[in-house]
Amino acid sequence: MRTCQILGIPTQSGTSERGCIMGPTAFRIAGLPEVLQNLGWEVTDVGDAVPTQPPAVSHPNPAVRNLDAIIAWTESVTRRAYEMASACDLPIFLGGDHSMSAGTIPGVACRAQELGQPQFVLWLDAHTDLHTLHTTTSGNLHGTPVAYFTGQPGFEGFPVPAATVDPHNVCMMGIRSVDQAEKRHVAAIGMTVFDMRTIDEQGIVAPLNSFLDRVRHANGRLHVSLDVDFLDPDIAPAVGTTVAGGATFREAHLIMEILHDSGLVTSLDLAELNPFLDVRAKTARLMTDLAASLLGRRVLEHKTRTY
Ligand code: B3U
Ligand code: MN
Ligand code: MN
Repeated sequence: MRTCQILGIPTQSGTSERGCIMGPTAFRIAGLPEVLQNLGWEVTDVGDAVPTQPPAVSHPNPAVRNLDAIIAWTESVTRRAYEMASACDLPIFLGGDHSMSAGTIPGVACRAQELGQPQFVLWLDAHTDLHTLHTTTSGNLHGTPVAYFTGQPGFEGFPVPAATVDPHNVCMMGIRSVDQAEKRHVAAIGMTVFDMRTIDEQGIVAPLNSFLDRVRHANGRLHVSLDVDFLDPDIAPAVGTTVAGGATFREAHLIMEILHDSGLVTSLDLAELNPFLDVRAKTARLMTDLAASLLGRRVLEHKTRTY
């Protein structure tokens, strides 16, 4: 039986909107572990991560918020993610704000390095989260994990990432809110970015398959990081940074189904769920359903498709 471990990462220090701390609890109440068990996975809930002792740090950019706490979470989550990637087929990380990925991705990338395989990342988000400690103006460090795990400079006080991901191995989809400094950075480091305009023009199937082909040919491992704000706010209101014009219910499920059929996904973040902002748990339920589509739920059992 395929094995999956689930870790809660109840952090909200990376955002100014409080409530993400309740994210892991909402996923558990929505029944995520049981849903995956019913799909035939052997599921172990390994509990919640606990941050290390926050270091005494300061930064010349006065906007930066909760640097000490984010460093502490990054250290502990990196270690937990590495252990989980070594112990099971598919670690799932329940956020918590997106600063969680400063730990999850270096952790799983460290395991990929050990296995001699390249690490790829599919980043599903309205935002590129590509600030450094120097460029952020909001000071919310959930806007920085991509720069950190791709090894960009500008993270004084942080641990050196356990392993970094080559920016050429990062693909973003759904992007529709990018700050000036991030735009310069995107152009400079060579990630693939399928913004919302591209999706409107081409749909999601061709862009996604072009990326999956690259992962397959490189015999890579694939981490998927799903931010709630990738989705349209009408169907997923439970996030502090809603951006209009997000992915539809059908686009999001189709992405998950294609990812499942590819057989390439080796780890997953479910990030930014803020249950305090939800409407009758509909976002928690949708995110749980999307995880189910990724882990093998299908509408008709006998239909198989090749992409
Ligand atoms: N780029 C903005 C907004 C933002 C980034 N990530 C989220 N929001 N979730 C910032 O604050 O860095
Ligand atoms: Mn994000
Ligand atoms: Mn976002």
